[in-house]
Amino acid sequence: MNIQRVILSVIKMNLKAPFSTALGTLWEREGIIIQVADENGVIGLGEAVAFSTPWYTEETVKTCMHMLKDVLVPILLASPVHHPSELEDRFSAIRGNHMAKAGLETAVWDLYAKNQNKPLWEVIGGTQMIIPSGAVVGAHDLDTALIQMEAFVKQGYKRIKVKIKPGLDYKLIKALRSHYHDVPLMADANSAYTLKDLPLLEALDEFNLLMIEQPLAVDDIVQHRLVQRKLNTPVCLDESIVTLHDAESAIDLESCKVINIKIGRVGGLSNAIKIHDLCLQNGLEVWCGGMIEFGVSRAHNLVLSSLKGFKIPGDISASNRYWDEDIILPEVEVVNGNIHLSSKAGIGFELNHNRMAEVTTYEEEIRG
Ligand code: OSB
Ligand code: MG
Repeated sequence: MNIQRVILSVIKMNLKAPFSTALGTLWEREGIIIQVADENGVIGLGEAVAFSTPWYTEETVKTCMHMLKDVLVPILLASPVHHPSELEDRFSAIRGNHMAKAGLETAVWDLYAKNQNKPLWEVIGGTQMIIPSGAVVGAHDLDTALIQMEAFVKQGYKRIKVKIKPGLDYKLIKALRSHYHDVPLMADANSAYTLKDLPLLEALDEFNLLMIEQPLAVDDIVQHRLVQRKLNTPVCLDESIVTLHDAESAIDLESCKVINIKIGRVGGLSNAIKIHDLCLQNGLEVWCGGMIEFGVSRAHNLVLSSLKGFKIPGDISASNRYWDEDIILPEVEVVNGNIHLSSKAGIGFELNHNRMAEVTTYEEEIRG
């Protein structure tokens, strides 16, 4: 591939409703849509999923723009790429900045698959074309949480996730469970607990949750082992797993039974596939995490979820979960709780240029 141009578009949209986690409330979402173009004008699409502020990881839209513009795009444009798997190595001189790297790397994967005239899910060896879909309740008060859960169950979502924190855990789950005995339900703590709170987590064992996601600190793998030993409920790690080495450590220590894989958090599709393969070999379950993303990242999440280890419905909801109108065509739709993969080349979605024009706040083109 001879990549000649990269277009970085910062976009901004209001969420349909505010989204609350243990770490705060989000009202609007900024993101970066990345287009890489080859000498024939074929375009690959990627999305950097960092937020406007560094509440989930250290990266932000601004740090990603800097890293892309001043560091990663110049590395990409410096010489031809034969296969997207080469990029991990090329970017390895640069520490961290996983979301910036992943945004660019996934765009190159899309371009590569388009050049092969094959769907990207097929290129990475995916086998599942029907992806079960889960939705996340983004409210911390009981009434709103119940209303959201009811709507998601009605829309057919196959697994519901709810955000918890100390003081809003037992009560919240009990209320949801009393209305929905059998719906697959799980909780995400976004690191709101410490080992001192172990009794609060143990109390949740009675609700038959699929798993509890990231109870302890973002940089912890060791103490999660103690939580997993105390709980019957499987522990799932999200923020703690940033590299393949982190996944190896969590497996060796038995710190979790499940890993939430996010392409952005782990630095790209290549590394996400490696973590999937490692978990599969070691009997851990995996599912695909969400970032309240726009359609391009949603499409890449669907590609990843085609791999055979992805059995649990991920945080991959329809475009209309968060957006009045998404920036891709067609939009991602959930039918009977499933999303069907496209057999079109690449990620199978195109940019909706009219919508992009409405929501773009800054755009820059870099030429090789
Ligand atoms: O912890 O999984 C998380 C969204 C933004 C940042 C972190 C997380 C989330 C979610 C997924 O819970 C929400 C979604 O994309 O539907
Ligand atoms: Mg999480």
